[in-house]
Amino acid sequence: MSPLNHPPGTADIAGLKARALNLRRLMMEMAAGKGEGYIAQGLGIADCLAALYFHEMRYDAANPAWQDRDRFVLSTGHYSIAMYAALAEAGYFPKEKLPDYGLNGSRLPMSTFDDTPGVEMVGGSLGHGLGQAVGMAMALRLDKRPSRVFCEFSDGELQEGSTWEAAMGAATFRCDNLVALIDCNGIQADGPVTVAIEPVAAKMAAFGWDTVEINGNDIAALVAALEGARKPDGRPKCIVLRTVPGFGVPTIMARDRAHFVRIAHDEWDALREELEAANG
Ligand SMILES: Cc1ncc(C[n+]2csc(CCOP(=O)(O)OP(=O)(O)O)c2C)c(N)n1
Ligand SMILES: [Mg+2]
Repeated sequence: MSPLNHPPGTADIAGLKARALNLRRLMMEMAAGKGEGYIAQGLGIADCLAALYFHEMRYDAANPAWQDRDRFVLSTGHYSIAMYAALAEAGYFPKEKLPDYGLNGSRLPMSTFDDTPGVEMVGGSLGHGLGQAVGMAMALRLDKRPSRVFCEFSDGELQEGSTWEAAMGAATFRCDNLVALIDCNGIQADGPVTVAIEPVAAKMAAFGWDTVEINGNDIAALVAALEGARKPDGRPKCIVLRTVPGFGVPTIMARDRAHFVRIAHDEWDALREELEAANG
């Protein structure tokens, strides 16, 4: 079992930064192998996943079905590249499996499937993660389990009514074992977010959520916000993450269109060097 859920103030920030860099390395390897992928989102959310999997969450990688585990619900199934890197780094399956990402018949499909060890939800159709997470949080409470549910969803999904129905439900049903992590990366598919969604944090607070807004690429801020979200005070918790697509690889950060990145096979090595230089 992971020795996680550290007492407040005991985070190894340097160690978590090293984990985040490892996750980025693994993702770059996966994307380079295929020559394409949702690498920009993966690089953007890497710090959050490092803080979750290597500081905040309780789980047993050797026993993915352990009933008292915390649940991580990835609502944006297309961010699978990031989740697979985190799961491999956490020991759910060998890193040698990662090159299977996106191949026909692979257990690491480009959009998540719950057949993969450690994956809680079938992804792909957006707007359903928060609703499922609320249901999980309520069920876990009814079963008197200590587990918490962490649900990532995106700024694009804030344009779907189902997300707001679930947000109302979580507050109504006092799901204080639920933490929403909203990845506000500023993009959705073809460009910037189109329908006005701001102010996200004020809206979630108005819906009854205990809400903070942070730089989602700042490990220390992530750890502090996650520790702050442990309060069993009857309110669901929300952390609005401002992330940068492609974070850590300047050429990808600079792209106008970063939703789905396709890069010639002979250019990936230079990008991987950028990642090392940026973190050197
Ligand atoms: C219900 C649904 N509608 C449309 C799509 C097609 N789609 C795939 S990714 C995406 C963009 C959604 O916004 P966001 O999650 O913020 O995207 P990103 O930040 O990854 O660009 C869309 C519209 C989908 N997968 N599901
Ligand atoms: Mg987005």
